[in-house]
Formats: sequence, C-alpha cells, structure tokens
Amino acid sequence: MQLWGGATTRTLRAHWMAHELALDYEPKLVGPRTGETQRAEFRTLNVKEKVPVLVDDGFVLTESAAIVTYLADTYGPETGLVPQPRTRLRAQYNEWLSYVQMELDAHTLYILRKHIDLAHLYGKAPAAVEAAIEGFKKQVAFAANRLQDHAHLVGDGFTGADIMLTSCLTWGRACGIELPQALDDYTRRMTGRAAYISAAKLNFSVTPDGS
Ligand SMILES: N[C@@H](CCC(=O)N[C@@H](CS)C(=O)NCC(=O)O)C(=O)O
Repeated sequence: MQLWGGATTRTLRAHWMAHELALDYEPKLVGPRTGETQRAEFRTLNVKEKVPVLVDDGFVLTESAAIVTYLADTYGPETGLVPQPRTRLRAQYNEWLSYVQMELDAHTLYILRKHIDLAHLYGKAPAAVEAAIEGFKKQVAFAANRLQDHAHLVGDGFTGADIMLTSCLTWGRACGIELPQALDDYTRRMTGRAAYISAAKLNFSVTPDGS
C-alpha cells in the first residue's frame, strides 16, 4: 500500500488514520507544489494533481475524508475508528465529515490559504478573507457545542471524524484564529495521541514546495 502526499493538513489526515491502524505502508511524501503532482506517474493516479492519494493493491482512492474512512472500514472494522455502516452513528459520522470538509475547510480555511499564503497564485481578496474568518468562527461553534459535554464528535470514542475536525482546528489556529476553550482542550487531547504525533512527524518531514 502506498500513500502519496506530505506536508499539508489534508495529507496528515490520511497518515494519521494509517498510524491509528498501525498499517504497514509506503509513504510517498510528495508535497503539493514540488512539481511532483504534475508528473506523468502521478497524473495517472490523480488527474486533479492533488494529494493525498491512496493506492491499495491497485485500487486508487483520492480525497482525504474518503481515504480516512476507507482505511478504517477495510483494516479496522472492529476498532470503532469508524462507526458500522447503516447505523445512526454512521449517519452522524457522515454529517461531521461533510460539515468539516465544507464549512471549515473549503468555504473558510481554504479561502484564507488561497488568498493569503497562495495570493501569488490566486490573487489578494481582503473582503473574502475577512468573511472567511467570520464564517469559520460562526461554523466552528457547531463543533464547540458538541464538545462542551462530549469527549469526541461521534458516540463515545475516537473516530475518523475527530481526525478531520482536529486537522481544521490546528489549521485555524495556525491562521491566528482563537478557538473557544472547549475546542482548545479537545485539540490538545487529540494532538496528544501517539498516532497523531508519529503521523505528524512523518507528514511534516517534508515541506509543501520541497524546500
Ligand atoms: N478535497 C481534497 C483537497 C486536496 C488538496 O487540495 N490538496 C492540496 C494540498 S492540501 C494539493 O494537492 N494542492 C496541489 C495543487 O492545488 O496544485 C482532499 O481533502 O483530499
């Protein structure tokens, strides 16, 4: 099994789940702006030219949330790292995944990324940046509500949904956004997990542009 991609929050999600499951795999730590994702070998795996990408015995899967879920479904169905399919807990897990990807990642944090760090590629857009910061603060209250009186997002234990949320909370903090206390405490607990620490060490051993 190969897991392509390193250096970013989204690639960390996939490595983190692989480490939770103690999988034996080959990390291909290409960064997003190293030119590696434009190479022919990579484009045959993912024409979107984006990481992460999982290759499991010829089966190719893109999208961080899909990889996190597939790994746990396939290699840890009894671990509780994803709720069993066709259950209400699984429906709630899906709800959290969609929320994190859309409300915290695509609509808000990625806007900051594009128009601050990557402004040389996407242009400056101060009004969009301001709205994205406000949008993140508003949307993250949904997670803060849940974590006020629960240790995890879904049911009683740690799942892939916690991987997805934690990745956006650390990303938000790196953008200088202050989090409510419940989310700060939660982030501290999640990033203290052994699998997070080992996955982050691996993932961030490279930089996005290969420097
Ligand atoms: N929705 C995708 C987003 C993947 C994505 O945008 N990856 C970035 C790195 S975080 C990338 O590969 N960017 C390269 C590029 O845009 O050229 C996921 O969650 O996996």
